[in-house]
Amino acid sequence: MYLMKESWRWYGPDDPVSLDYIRQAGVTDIVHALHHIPNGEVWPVEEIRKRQSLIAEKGLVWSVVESVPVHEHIKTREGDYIKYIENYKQSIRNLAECGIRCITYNFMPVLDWTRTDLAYELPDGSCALRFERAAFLAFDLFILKRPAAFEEYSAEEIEKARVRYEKMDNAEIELITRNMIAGLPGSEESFTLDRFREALSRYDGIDAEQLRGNLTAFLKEICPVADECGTVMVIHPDDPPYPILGLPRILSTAEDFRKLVEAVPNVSNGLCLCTGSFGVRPDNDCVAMMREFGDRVGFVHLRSTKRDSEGNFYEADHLGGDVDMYGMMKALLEVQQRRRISIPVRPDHGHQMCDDLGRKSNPGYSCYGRMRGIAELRGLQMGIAKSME
Ligand code: DNO
Repeated sequence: MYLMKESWRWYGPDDPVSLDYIRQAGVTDIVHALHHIPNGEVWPVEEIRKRQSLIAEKGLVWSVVESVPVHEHIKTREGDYIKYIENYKQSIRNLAECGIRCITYNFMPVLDWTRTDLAYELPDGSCALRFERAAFLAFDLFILKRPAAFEEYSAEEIEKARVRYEKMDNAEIELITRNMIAGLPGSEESFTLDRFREALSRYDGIDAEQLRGNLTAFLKEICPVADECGTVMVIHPDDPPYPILGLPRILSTAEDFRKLVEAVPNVSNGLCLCTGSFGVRPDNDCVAMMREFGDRVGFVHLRSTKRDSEGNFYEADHLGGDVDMYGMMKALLEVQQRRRISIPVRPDHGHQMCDDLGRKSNPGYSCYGRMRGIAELRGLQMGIAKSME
């Protein structure tokens, strides 16, 4: 039986969750990136090998890269984008030379994933990441003061945001600003408010179709190289899966990925099926996506979000929330049997709980919450797998 390749994201030697701990989570594979290499530069073979041996010394295997970041100039096709695309190709080749053939990336303008609250207390005392729509709008309208924002939201929403903003004290304003623009783990970019406004303005005049064209052009360049290396390039969906701050977003639905495959049918054009990101939209059916795109799914993030009717969501337990995790696991097992492979899967965004409360950790990436997540998923998998024998 082909089971999921259990993996875990490790941020490097400074990650408070050490490789020794990760081994105790029972996983076999590591998801990692060379965070010290600036965006756009080539990842040298010797740097990749150094990390690989640190990981191998603990009996683990670095099998997935998350992420080789796509330089902003590639997304907007300006400045030195040709050089950055060439560098990207070289990083693909160098990683393949070291035996690493699954690369995650995203094409979200300016910001990677976004949350307003990194310590939302749940009834049991553990803390989750949360996206609160009124707080987000308050940031956009009254802190960032983005002029176009007043035309994009309804009068009712603007009023709600105003009330929310008026309730914020300076500490909360500072905190939400930091959460929005200082860069969540893995995003590799951080801004001041002025630099952030500047970064947003580079997308003036770039709509979704233009951005999609830029992504297609990028893939047409890199996928032939990836094909040759036997590498799969897995795109991570937008998080949250809709346009924010006036920026276009183009990988939020099944239809978005369909369009991408139509435009670039190369086998290396793959998907990182993140159930937590896609699952925020009620019109996204993650199980159906696993069935439809099974052949292109190279990596899976399993987590579940819980949304409400006001557009807020928080990270629920891995087996709770809005995602049908049973259906997801069953579809994943079926895809793996059909393809006769094990697909790397990692638990995503665990809660801060037990001894991790009060300890410094990367938001969403503390130890115990993800341990709980992978343990629950592993049990779910065993139950379904046995019933399929
Ligand atoms: C958040 C992560 C994302 C993801 C990138 C992939 O927790 O899932 O930061 O790594 O979007 O490029």
